[in-house]
Amino acid sequence: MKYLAKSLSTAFLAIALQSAAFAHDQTSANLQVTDAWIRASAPGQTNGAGYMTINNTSHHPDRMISASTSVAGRTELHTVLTEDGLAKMREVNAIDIAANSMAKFSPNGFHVMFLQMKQPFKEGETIPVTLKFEKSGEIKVDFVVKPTTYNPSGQNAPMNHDHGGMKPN
Ligand SMILES: [Cu+2]
Repeated sequence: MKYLAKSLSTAFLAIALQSAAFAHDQTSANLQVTDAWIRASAPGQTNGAGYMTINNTSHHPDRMISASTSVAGRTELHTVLTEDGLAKMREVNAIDIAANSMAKFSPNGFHVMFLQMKQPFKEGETIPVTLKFEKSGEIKVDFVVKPTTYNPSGQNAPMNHDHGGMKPN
């Protein structure tokens, strides 16, 4: 808990410094978020996954520690692991963003999970999401809603989207 409190205070300081200059800019001094997208929801669907590319142009690693949006009851950071031959989603506490590198979130890896969605995500809309990083603080990102069948090349969605038995690490 001590560690969490420290991360949060760092984040708050960064927010105060950045919010005026970078509101909705999808960047901080060191991180640039591009190609943020989420699939349109199918009828009755109440959860969805968001993907993006994060470019860290600094010599320091950073970590995504949370994501939040007003359009979902809960937002988690997830990865996809293969267990017994099945691809399953698992919650993670943080996602490492290495120094001088490009982190690509995708349907077969890291993603932001939106749970208890308060409304369907409709193609063409944008979903405002606030991402929180350990060093860079908050970055506001608009996720573009793509067609339900959208699948960038080489990014196959896992067949098993079962959230049952999922535990935080
Ligand atoms: Cu997930």
